[in-house]
Amino acid sequence: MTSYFRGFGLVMISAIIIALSLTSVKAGIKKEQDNSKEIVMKKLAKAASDGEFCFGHQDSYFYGKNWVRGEAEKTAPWRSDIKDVCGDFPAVLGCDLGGIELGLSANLDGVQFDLMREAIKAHHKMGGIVTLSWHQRNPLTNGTSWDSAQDSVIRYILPGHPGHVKYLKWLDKIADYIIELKDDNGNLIPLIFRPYHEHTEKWFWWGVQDSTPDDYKQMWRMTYKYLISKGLTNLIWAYSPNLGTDKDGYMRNYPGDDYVDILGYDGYQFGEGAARDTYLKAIKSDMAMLKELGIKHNKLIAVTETGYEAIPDKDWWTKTLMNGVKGSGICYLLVWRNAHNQKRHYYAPFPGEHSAEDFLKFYDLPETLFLNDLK
Ligand code: BMA
Repeated sequence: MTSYFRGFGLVMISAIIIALSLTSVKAGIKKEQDNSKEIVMKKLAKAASDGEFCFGHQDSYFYGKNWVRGEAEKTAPWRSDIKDVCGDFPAVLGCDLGGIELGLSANLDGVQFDLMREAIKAHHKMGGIVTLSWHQRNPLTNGTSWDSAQDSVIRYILPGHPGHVKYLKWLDKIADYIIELKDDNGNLIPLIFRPYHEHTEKWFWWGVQDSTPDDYKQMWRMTYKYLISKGLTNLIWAYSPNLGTDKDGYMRNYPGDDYVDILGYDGYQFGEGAARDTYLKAIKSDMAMLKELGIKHNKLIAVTETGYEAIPDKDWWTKTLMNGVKGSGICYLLVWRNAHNQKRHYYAPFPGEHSAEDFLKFYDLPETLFLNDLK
């Protein structure tokens, strides 16, 4: 996790860094626009060009395997299972906005949006990077994101369709929240925004069963343009299909280079026995594909979600995950949450957990960046 230059910067990454510099110069001439989005993009590009990647964990500051941050801990120092294991926080904090569209005070996993705001500000102040997913309700039925039985929800929210105005109000709720995420100087905090993820599968209402690729692209562009029109120039847009598609499948719903900053993908390990080989084969071939697409589209690449629920393999960090992503050129990866109220729903180690020792080796690898490396 120590940051040092390894001297094999990819041409692609250098091009991204130069392009980012030009963008911020251009923006600076046009108006005194905050360039913190570019600063974070450069940080990520630098990591990738150095052969390093930022380690991320979903909901890290809000709860862990055997604890929840409650009212009583309001002013207590931040805690995280990752910190409890290795003494450092993740470089990337993952948060989910699901529920904000209804004006709820807590998200679908019980995280208070006020607490999330504080954590995002604190993490950014410490030099960390934040990513937001959005498991929003089904706008047609008001069911969950997983209410995917209908086949026209995307069309329902597009301009000219009955749910459009309702959906714009949902986007207003997102905008109202994000616009308040400012640093001490009043600048918007840059955020990796990752809506409509895993759409290549059928489990979410925005999934592959729902509509044509054109509908999905329209929904994405509509979201992008609307949030920009609300002043959210701080968003770094990540596109993240699920593992296991070929290049055509990956790009089928791609909204276009103008609407995406990071090409990601979500992919988990499942099962036992040959599970490691299956996951490794999939992640390696998908990483090769992503690298190619990243070069072609001049985009950063990332593993936007991964993990192995309850980590059945005690050497998973160094023998599987690292093996899968080594040399891939990703700028970050994020493992999913450690639910405090479910026995086996955890993806990161905690003190006493059997992969914690291997995680320390993973932490010590020169390629892995944690919060201290970004300071
Ligand atoms: C899923 C699970 C659910 C959770 C959802 C959104 O992968 O962790 O328990 O509600 O993500 O965070």
